[in-house]
Amino acid sequence: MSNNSATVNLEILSAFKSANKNSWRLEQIFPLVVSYDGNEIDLAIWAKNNRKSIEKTLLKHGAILFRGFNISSVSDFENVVVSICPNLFSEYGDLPRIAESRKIYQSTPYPADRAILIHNESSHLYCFPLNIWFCCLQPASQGGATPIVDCRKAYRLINKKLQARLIEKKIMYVRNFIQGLDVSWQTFFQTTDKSMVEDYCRRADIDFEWGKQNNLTTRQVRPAIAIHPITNEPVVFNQIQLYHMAYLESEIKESLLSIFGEDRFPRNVYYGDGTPIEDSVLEEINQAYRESQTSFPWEKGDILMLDNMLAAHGRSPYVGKRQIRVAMGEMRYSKDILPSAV
Ligand SMILES: O=C(O)CCC(=O)C(=O)O
Ligand SMILES: [Fe+2]
Repeated sequence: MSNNSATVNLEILSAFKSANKNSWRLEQIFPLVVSYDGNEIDLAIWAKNNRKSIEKTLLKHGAILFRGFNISSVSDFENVVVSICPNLFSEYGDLPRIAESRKIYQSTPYPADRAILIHNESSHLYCFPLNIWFCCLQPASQGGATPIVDCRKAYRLINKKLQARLIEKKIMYVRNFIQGLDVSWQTFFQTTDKSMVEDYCRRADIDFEWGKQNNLTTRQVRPAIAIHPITNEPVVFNQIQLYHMAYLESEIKESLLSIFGEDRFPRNVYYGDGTPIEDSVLEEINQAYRESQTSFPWEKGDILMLDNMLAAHGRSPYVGKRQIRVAMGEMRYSKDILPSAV
């Protein structure tokens, strides 16, 4: 991360006049790093008293990293997050649950030697969290950063013609739930009752089709570019890198293609009208992400708070035992952030 402390928003510091300011430091602009090396401040209590200031700062920076606050358990993490956002989202089907809490998840259990590419959480769904928090209980021994992308900057780096095309066409996520591969539909929808899945899909604006052997195909048209509901700024907001088959390792892609064909490929993404997204477009999006991305090494007890529309995230490959917990809140509807809806 480059050091940009001169341009840091200092409002967050002025919010706690009574605290010992010498123990606090602010660095960087993305993420804004709020670090503390004293013992008096309980981050949960401080965050509760300064909630408005945190919210405002998040809208400016897109990402805040809280470091040095003695966070060592799921309940420490939950207390901090709940003090900022009392209504956490507890119905997420894509992340594993943990025993200690109904509202805190384990981060995506993807193989450690692979990267999780850049995405805005749930941007392919009907409803998504505007805020997402990650807490590091145990950093990896090597690698394992959570890279973040400045989505306002990534939008500006995409050429105007492509911006207009993505806004007009949107994108279509196709998911084939195949028994024994990836998350099953039963796990994802938290039911074994097909009629409940169908009800959910109708309510969530998802087309569904049951196939042979209890398989299910879902299709959903969502934004690739969206308008932030509070700042009104355009941002990239999608999961193209997670869903498009081009991002799979070529061996895996070829073997899945030979088993299932493109029609029953486990996940893929097209333009909203079902036409393929060109390789040159994927390359331009990759380039925009590369140029607006940063990452930092996790330290034990770190909490990273993201505005999920202003900052996208991924995960670098790692070695060792890594424990990252996740919380989500401030749910919004996809239809309300479409450029045409504002
Ligand atoms: O493990 C991480 O750092 C983040 C993985 C991820 O994208 C998630 O769990 O939402
Ligand atoms: Fe994620």
